[in-house]
Amino acid sequence: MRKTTIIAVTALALATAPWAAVSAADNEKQPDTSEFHIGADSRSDTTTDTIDGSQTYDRRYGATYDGTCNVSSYDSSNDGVGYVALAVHSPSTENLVAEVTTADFSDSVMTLYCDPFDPANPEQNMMAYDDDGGTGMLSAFTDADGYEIQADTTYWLVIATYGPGVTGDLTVTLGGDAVFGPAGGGPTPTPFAAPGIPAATPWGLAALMLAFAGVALAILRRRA
Ligand SMILES: [Ca+2]
Repeated sequence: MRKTTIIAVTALALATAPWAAVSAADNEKQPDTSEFHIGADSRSDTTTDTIDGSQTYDRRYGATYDGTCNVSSYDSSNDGVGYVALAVHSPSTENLVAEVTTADFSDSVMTLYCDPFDPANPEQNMMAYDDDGGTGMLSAFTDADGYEIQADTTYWLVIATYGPGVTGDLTVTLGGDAVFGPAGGGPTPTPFAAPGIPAATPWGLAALMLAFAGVALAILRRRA
């Protein structure tokens, strides 16, 4: 009876998510088994950008794709990594095909987010992740990965260096029908739009009350 209890408790401890996250975090770098490259005849759009270290975030890794905008992932020990966030969309519902190339650094990671991407909360809206699916240790999403994006919907491709303190120019190429920019055209939005209305502060409220008092005083003086 006691032995059964011990086995049950041990099994429960092994199955819980925090335990699994710790063991996976110790093994973030998986064997590089893919050297995918988008051929010139199947490129739908391409852009260049620079990871210059002006924007960084504490990145995630290892998303388990399930088609939703909130997949489970792990907190990487690689914090403060430089990144660029690129809006993408497609006129077709299709598997996203994308590839990172660069001569400036050897190891990238690429994460797909539903709109919006918030670098302060990188676990939110996460959809898919790749480390070394492209050439060498560069990143790619392939058709075989099956990371489906919906037609006319804005997504964010976040490309980061594997570790912090690395900068460089990069090229991102899309396949299928996907193109860079938000769905529906228009200006490219910021990845995470902060609320436009500032929060009320005590000093702001005091100034507003003084302004009201001033108007009331002026009306009273005019009537007198
Ligand atoms: Ca990589």
